[in-house]
Amino acid sequence: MKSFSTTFLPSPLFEPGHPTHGKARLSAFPLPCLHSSSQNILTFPSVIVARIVLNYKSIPYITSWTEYPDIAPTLSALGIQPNPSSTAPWPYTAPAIRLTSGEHVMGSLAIATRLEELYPNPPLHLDSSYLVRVNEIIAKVSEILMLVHLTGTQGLLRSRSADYFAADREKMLGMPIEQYSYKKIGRHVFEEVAPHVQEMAKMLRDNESGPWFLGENVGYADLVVVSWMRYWSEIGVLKDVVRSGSEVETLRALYAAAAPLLERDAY
Ligand SMILES: N[C@@H](CCC(=O)N[C@@H](CS)C(=O)NCC(=O)O)C(=O)O
Repeated sequence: MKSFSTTFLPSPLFEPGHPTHGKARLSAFPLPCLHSSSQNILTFPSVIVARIVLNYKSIPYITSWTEYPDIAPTLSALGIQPNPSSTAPWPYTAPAIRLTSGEHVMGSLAIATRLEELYPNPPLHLDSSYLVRVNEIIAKVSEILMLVHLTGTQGLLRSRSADYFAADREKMLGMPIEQYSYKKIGRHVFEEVAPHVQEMAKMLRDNESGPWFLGENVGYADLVVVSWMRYWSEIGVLKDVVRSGSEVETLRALYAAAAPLLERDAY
């Protein structure tokens, strides 16, 4: 178990007067992620994907790191409007960014959409039908793996965040994570996710010209899958989730192709 973790909030601040210039200087604010004993590590997939979008578009930015219990106070102090209760269990969530204009954006898809407007190239293909299908599959996988995700994330956090996380998720589950975990023992979750992972790999093979869903063109759908793979790797279950037959090769090729986008993850 890693002894350290924290949420982080990177917020890009675009240099005034050059809002669409690819080399605009960014300064930082909130998004969540975790720490290892030696460095910050991106944790939750929505945080990872926001970071990958910044890297993919070569947008300079600064990251600031925040522990879980500080996410809401930090973001509300910035004047960010809370999430509608219908869309998230928490009023304030990482990732969030701040632009040099002073505008704040919270939520990974909202961030991607705004950055796509400001920095259209290279494009994210946010209107691709693959994105809809990927989100559907991820929702199913995520539900099946909820316990794995809860315990995996918990294991990465340092004590202040871990205490918050345990108390908050206990409220959500109606019981402590450990008790929930005990109830679920015996469920073969990795076997249950296999058909969904296979479906995703099959979709990736639709376009044989490249490792991405759109063949040679990277899209946000790819970045979403890669962020989940990175998260599964971080919590030590990537080999359990992506484990059989041809899906291993297909998804490994996607992950390998995305490696340069994952390089900057700790500052
Ligand atoms: N739909 C949001 C979800 C983000 C999200 O769930 N973030 C979690 C990270 S674990 C969070 O900040 N939770 C706040 C909390 O636990 O208080 C997005 O894609 O950005």
